[in-house]
Amino acid sequence: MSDTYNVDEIRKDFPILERQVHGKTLVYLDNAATTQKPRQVIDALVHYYERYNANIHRGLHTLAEEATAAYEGARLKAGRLINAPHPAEEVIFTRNTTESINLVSNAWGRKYLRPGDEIVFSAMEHHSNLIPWQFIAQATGATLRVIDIDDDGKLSWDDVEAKIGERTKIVAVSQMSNVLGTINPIRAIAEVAHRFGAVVLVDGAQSVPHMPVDVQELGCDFLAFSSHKMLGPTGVGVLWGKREILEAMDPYLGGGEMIKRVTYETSTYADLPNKFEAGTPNIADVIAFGAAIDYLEGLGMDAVRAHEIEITRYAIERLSALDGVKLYGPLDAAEKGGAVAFNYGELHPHDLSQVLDQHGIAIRAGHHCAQPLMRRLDAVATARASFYIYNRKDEVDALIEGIRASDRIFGNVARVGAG
Ligand code: C6P
Repeated sequence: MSDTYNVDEIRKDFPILERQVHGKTLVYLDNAATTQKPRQVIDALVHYYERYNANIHRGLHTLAEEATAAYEGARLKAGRLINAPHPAEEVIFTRNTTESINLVSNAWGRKYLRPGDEIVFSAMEHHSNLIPWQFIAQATGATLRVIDIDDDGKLSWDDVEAKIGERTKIVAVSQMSNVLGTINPIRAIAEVAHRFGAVVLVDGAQSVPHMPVDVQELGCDFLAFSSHKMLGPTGVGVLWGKREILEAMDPYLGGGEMIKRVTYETSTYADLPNKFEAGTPNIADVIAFGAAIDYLEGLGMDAVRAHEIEITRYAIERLSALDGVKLYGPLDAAEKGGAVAFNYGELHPHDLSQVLDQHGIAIRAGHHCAQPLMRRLDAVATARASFYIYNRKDEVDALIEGIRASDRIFGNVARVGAG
């Protein structure tokens, strides 16, 4: 980890981390669901509403010009973060990762998919990268194919090669699993897909916040991610797409801002990116998302990743040493992101989560919007601790103590069936 990375200093920027929950200082380990926000992001929101709140792209007054410049500035920041070749055109703001994927499944899928075509995704997809493809398969007659995982929670490479073929039109795969933490080999998958002329959509909801992501290096065609999982506000997502592919697609939503000329009968559409941003966008939150990107770039995405490997490695070590804990996904922290899914004996993860909450510790418990993956893992649900830039090892220690404390309530039940 870099010498300049100082977790205690970082924590001072996050007012919520001082909060008490049930009389204990908050230990926030639910970062894969959403992250906390630094003062800089909160200030950017307040500053916008106090100083230059205006609609963008339309007005010719000072406030409108300032708001437009800040909004478009955030687009360039988002593009720079992922090394987009043409950020001013290729970065589309949506509401979240889910909407970004729905945009592609509708605007790209309706235009290009035919009966018999195949849509390929993986066994570890979040519902957001699964249900939109089910919809579009039903609408177009395309069929769905699923790349399986190995027992250690990694994609089966044999199955990548078996499932992607002549009929494949799109491969939609997450770069980092929100349950297993697995980091998928996107570049290699894209090479296989492109050999067959298929396009590749990457669900970057978990990867972009946690590691350097470069769309040119990945060789993908689309990348979707969410502001709220990377220090920014809720209500902002990004869809990045290759310019020529976005240009060839029809619009997704119709309305103001996305048109050139309109008659009662028909319309022509605006150039990128406006073609895909109908209506007044989420101006304030996009601008504050720009502040979140500044914050992450100030730390450096390499340092963010290095910190996360260190804390994840420590968490895996401590959890594995606990009698009765079953971990899911790769066990080498260098091969995975900072989401650690586990079960504790027979104890239902909801019960565990409630005990932990009494100790001020926030984790997620349930199916994590990945029901088919849960079935594949033969688990009804799991607990999940997930880390970010401000987490410390003593918070992992608190988690372990909290898990032990569940023994005092549930007794031996926690270890029935362990092993
Ligand atoms: N996962 C989690 O707790 P939205 O909600 O659109 O911002 O992100 C959806 C999404 C898509 N793909 C992956 C891999 C994700 O992890 C998520 C969101 C959260 O795991 C909330 S369910």
